[in-house]
Amino acid sequence: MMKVEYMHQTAFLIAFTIMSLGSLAIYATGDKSPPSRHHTLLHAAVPFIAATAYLAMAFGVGTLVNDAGTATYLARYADWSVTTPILLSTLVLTAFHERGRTGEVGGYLTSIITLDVLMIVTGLISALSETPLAKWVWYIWSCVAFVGVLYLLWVPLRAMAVERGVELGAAYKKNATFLMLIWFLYPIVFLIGPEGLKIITDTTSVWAIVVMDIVAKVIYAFYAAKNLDHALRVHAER
Ligand code: RET
Repeated sequence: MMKVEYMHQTAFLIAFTIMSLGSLAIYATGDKSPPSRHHTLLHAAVPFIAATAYLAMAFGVGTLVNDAGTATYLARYADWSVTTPILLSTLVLTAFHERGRTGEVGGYLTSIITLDVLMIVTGLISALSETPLAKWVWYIWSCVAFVGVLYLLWVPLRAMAVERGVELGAAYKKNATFLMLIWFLYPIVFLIGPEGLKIITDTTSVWAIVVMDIVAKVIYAFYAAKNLDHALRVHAER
């Protein structure tokens, strides 16, 4: 276990607290009747997993420091490799609402989760790479997988959601837009952070990612639930 810098520990403990309370709040206020039930449970699970990861980071568990003094937080990648598939699966489930084509849902889920996990794992390899060539090859590899995720979200899955009706299509598009905008910040912070060009310090990058994680997990859960609940209500009234 390593000693965790004071400023970082504060950030990690604040994130732990907000994620834990956020998870409880999402569960407490969420619709627990079908078909919204699984969305509420999935969205509550995301910050719960993140809280676990931030507690590990606060204790310095899984924090690797290389010879140049750059830290890589393994707990962060462990968190992302589980939470980003959950976030994407709620959008896939929205696109397939009441379709009953389980084979196809499975196909899309597997494809988007494979690309997404590939994006996170190759991002970690890039962070751990010691030579610039290896670092940038893996970074680009990760970005290519990210483009694959965005393609699936914006082309076939969006078409599927729109086919289900105007309201469901609109909710899907709002949620996918919010998700895409906040997700875009991660490769940018990585690029300018200590893992990449070192334009911003480790402390700035840690705080930036804490804020982004809270928006992508907790704020997004409330926003997505609001849009989806509205669409499902209108859909059911038909
Ligand atoms: C990395 C590394 C390099 C290239 C790319 C990346 C993308 C990361 C993303 C992370 C999203 C995380 C979320 C977590 C919260 O739930 C791995 C930074 C493309 C998109 C949303």
